[in-house]
Amino acid sequence: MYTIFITGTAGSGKSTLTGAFSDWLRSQEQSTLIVNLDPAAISTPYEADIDIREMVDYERIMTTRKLGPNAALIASIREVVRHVEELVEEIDSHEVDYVLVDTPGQLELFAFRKEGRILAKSIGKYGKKLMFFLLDPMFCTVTRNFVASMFLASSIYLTFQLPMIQVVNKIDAVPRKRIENLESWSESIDSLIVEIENRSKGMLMHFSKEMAQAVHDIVSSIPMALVSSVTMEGFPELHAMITRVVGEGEIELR
Ligand SMILES: Nc1nc2c(ncn2[C@@H]2O[C@H](COP(=O)(O)OP(=O)(O)OP(=O)(O)O)[C@@H](O)[C@H]2O)c(=O)[nH]1
Ligand SMILES: [Mg+2]
Repeated sequence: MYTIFITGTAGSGKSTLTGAFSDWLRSQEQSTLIVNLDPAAISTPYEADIDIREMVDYERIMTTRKLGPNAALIASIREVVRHVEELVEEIDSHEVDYVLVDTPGQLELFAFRKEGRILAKSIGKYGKKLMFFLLDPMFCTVTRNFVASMFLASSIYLTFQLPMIQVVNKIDAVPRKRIENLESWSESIDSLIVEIENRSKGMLMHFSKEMAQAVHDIVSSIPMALVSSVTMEGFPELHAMITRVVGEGEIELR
């Protein structure tokens, strides 16, 4: 069994990918379980099998405790962590090939708070675990945003210490050339540096180069998959990558 935590910046397509990848896996006769960990999701593009919105009422927390939207999110996740054994028991009661865990829109809530680490540690204890970090090409095909994404990816990688795949989603929505640029920046620090030099100047150029050089070694060890959650392009390659990053041979698709 694989447990995949689907993380990424707000709006990068975590929920859409969760639903679409589950549909694709099922079409390949792999069983899946979808877990929604976003307490504030108003609707999801999939039918969650396990949903923390049934454990915690984000809106009620916001009104009764007079909290703002982000403080209410933190309080909601804390509440979930208080009942983490129940959640884990429910997940473990299903025997499936893949558990797909959709994480909250606010990346820092899951990635940079101890509640996220507790959840990632507790869920999927007995199988193999990994993490998807979604990149939105609408955002990260701009060089300085790409460097910021590298920083985020490496910091999440170091925090969770789980095998990770950087998943560039929405490739259907941007010109192929921009996706090719992304690929070449991730493969070669030299091409990224040249691009930074061409696209920026002064302090911005200087710091972007320093940042890129600082994290490039970490990020270049995290494989990158190119997918569209709308057309499902790239899903077979992403699937093959899962088995590779968790250090096992290829699983033959039935
Ligand atoms: N063209 C295209 N649009 C996509 C793709 N994946 C997601 N989207 C769109 O991107 C928007 C955000 O998608 P979500 O799945 O809600 O993203 P999210 O990361 O779960 O968002 P939050 O949980 O709010 O942070 C929606 O309008 C999706 O339809 C894709 O592969 N291609
Ligand atoms: Mg979402």
